[in-house]
Amino acid sequence: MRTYLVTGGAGFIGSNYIHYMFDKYGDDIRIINVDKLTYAGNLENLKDIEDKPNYTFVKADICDKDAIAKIFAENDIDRVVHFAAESHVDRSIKEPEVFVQTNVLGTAVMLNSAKAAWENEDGSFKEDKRFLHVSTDEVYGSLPDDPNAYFYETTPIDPHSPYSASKASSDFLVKAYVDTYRFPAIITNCSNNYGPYQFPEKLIPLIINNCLAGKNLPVYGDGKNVRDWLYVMDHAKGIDMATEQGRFGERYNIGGHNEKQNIEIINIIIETLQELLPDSDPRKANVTKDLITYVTDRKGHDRRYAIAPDKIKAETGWYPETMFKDGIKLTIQWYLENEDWMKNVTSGNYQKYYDDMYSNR
Ligand code: NAD
Ligand code: TDX
Repeated sequence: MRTYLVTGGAGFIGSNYIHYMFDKYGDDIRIINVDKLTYAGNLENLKDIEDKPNYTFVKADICDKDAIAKIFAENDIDRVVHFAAESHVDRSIKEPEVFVQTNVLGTAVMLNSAKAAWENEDGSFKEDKRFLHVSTDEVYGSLPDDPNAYFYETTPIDPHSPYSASKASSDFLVKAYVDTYRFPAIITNCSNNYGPYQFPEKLIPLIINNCLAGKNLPVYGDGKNVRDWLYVMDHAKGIDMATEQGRFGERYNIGGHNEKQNIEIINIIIETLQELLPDSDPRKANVTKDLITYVTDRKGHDRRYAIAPDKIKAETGWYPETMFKDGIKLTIQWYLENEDWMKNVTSGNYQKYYDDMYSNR
């Protein structure tokens, strides 16, 4: 039975990935989820699988060498799938240090611990061990408003925010381990994800939450920045395919071929909520375009992201399966059916975060 060490599995993409993997492989795999449970980590995301005998949760910081070494010493790990990171660009602009700590140092600890556990005496590595580093398209910087311009794996790395600089640094560390030690690692660079369990600091769940609360919908700048949206389960599938079929030392772009301006996304959410909310729901009357509020732009705001996922398609057969119109409906439906989840994550510290982040915009 193959054993996976998943970092950051209590977060948005990690928890969807764990669900995807158990749905796909059932009891043929074991998953150990190591997560520090920062504000973004939520064990409620995994409630339905927490009692599975082939699932274990370990609360630990990936920067804690001893804790990570202990997991490797006590388990024969076959795959590391490394999600754990500070992931929000706006937070990185306010507090860059924790991004360097977790995203750079934490990745170094994960690489070094896996290397120590997997290395033979002659410097080669044990058979069939793989380290998948989950990264982002933001490492490539920003594209012009030219519909023919895309991020390829060969696009120069040119990060702008502290978040993307820390992710680019972690990508380079992975590359250094491959180049120096022939360490068995693969990198994926994915575009913006959306779907269930996403923390409402990110655009799509924030807009859904604000619509339902009748609050203003903050649009940064002119609202015409473009992101390439991918349904999170398609990302989970791509990570699994890249882990198993990817070549060591290669990076694979994963994206939805679904570019949209932020203002388009907001309008689609308003329209979809109008369609899904019953007339008897008193919130329905509040969900209108009047809530849209243009606010001060994000500092250094990247203009456009668009992924060319040709390489992963050619080498593994992966492609984005979920059409945005279907994925966004599934997502909004999920938030409507899981209002307690939203209430729990938006109580407490979230209010303070929201007031700090948006009061001066
Ligand atoms: P998230 O913020 O929802 O989850 C991050 C998880 O990591 C949380 O569970 C958190 O508790 C955990 N974590 C943070 N610091 C930790 C530490 N020091 N030790 C252990 N655990 C820690 O993030 P996400 O959106 O799920 O992103 C997951 C990964 O995917 C990140 O590496 C991110 O850079 C990458 N990514 C995200 C997107 C996106 O659109 N969200 C797109 C491309 C790539
Ligand atoms: O209130 C908002 N208003 C707004 O206009 C928020 C939160 C965002 N925006 C804009 C900024 C971006 O152009 O919406 C776009 C999407 O913003 P985010 O959801 O914060 O995502 P982004 O900055 O694009 O980064 C995301 O995609 C790549 C993830 O957070 C990263 O972890 C991932 O690597």
